[in-house]
Amino acid sequence: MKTILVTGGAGFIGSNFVYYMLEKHPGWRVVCFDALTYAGNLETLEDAMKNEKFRFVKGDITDRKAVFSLFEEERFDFVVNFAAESHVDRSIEAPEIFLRTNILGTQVLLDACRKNNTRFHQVSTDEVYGDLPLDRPDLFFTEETPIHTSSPYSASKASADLLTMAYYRTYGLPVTISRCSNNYGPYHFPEKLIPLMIANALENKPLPVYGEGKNVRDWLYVRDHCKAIDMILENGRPGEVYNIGGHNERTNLEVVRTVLRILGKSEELIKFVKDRPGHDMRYAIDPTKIRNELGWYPETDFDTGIQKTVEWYLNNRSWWKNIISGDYVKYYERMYGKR
Ligand code: NAD
Ligand code: TDX
Repeated sequence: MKTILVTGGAGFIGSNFVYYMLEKHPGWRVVCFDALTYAGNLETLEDAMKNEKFRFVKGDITDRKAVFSLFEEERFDFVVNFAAESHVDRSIEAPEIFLRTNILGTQVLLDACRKNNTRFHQVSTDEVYGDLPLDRPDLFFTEETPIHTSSPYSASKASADLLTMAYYRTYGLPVTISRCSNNYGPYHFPEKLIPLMIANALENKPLPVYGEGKNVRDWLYVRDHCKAIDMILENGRPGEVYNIGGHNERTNLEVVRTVLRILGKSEELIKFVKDRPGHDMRYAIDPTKIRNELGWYPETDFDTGIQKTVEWYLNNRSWWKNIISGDYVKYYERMYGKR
């Protein structure tokens, strides 16, 4: 039996990972440590709470005392760090909390792992590589692509990656890093492109597309991401970075049109709005390394995944409606003022 600490497990990818691990490794204990910021949602973990192998602890990764006392209570075989401020637009409006959580929080976890010689996995992003031009479809991010960040969010994630590698080199801490492309699927917070478009379309509200909607993202169904992290924990080599992506590139406009088509809604709902400052043009991952070394491949293509995702939002209206009308707006206004 192994015990795994999942930080940020009440958020989108972290919660999907909690469910994936409880199902895949029924003998393992899964401990979730999450501050429940605006993006964390205990409702998401309701089913996990019924599983005796699952424990939820409310806490902040920047709180050294709380993190170290958790490590005294439990012996972890792995720590997987999903906890982060994750939304690029928010980082442009208010960068500070991104630096605090994403960099200093990661450092606290690294220190706790160092003290206990615990294997640490950092969940990073392809945004650390910057972006690719639209007129070079032959280019992809590999693990050797230089770090070249655009937003305060991506700069904070890149800093955490560098710190993680420093702990490997300097202290010999067993670490791995994964850098994945845009995830989508159940429990995705409705501020991000796909869930926001689904929610707005269902409520017949305008769908705000930044700029001309030509920016390209490489979409990865969240369960495929969870599978990749599990494989890295089992067979990944310490000190290595693994890119995760499914070769599912789409322009934002294509994605929005697909959502409207599945829902049977009019394209007249699309509203082109002011572009995001510093907006990255194209992300595209080369997943050769994880495929060749670990045998990972994505199981869900975009057409299947987006259909499943839209259906999930149709069947779970109260989940996202509670968020839209509830505490998250209050939290957002407290942190950043009225929009
Ligand atoms: P999310 O915003 O949905 O969830 C983040 C979770 O972290 C929330 O539950 C929140 O409460 C928790 N959290 C925030 N600050 C915390 C703190 N100080 N202490 C403890 N918990 C805290 O994010 P997500 O989309 O699930 O992303 C998870 C991770 O994956 C992040 O590290 C993100 O950078 C990375 N990532 C996300 C994507 C994507 O497409 N969503 C792609 C690549 C990488
Ligand atoms: O209302 C919108 N309109 C719009 O056109 C929103 C919210 C987004 N967009 C565009 C901006 C991007 O080109 O859609 C694309 C996707 O935007 P987001 O959902 O905000 O994701 P992105 O900025 O690509 O970052 C995501 O992927 C990488 C995650 O939020 C990050 O946490 C992850 O690291």
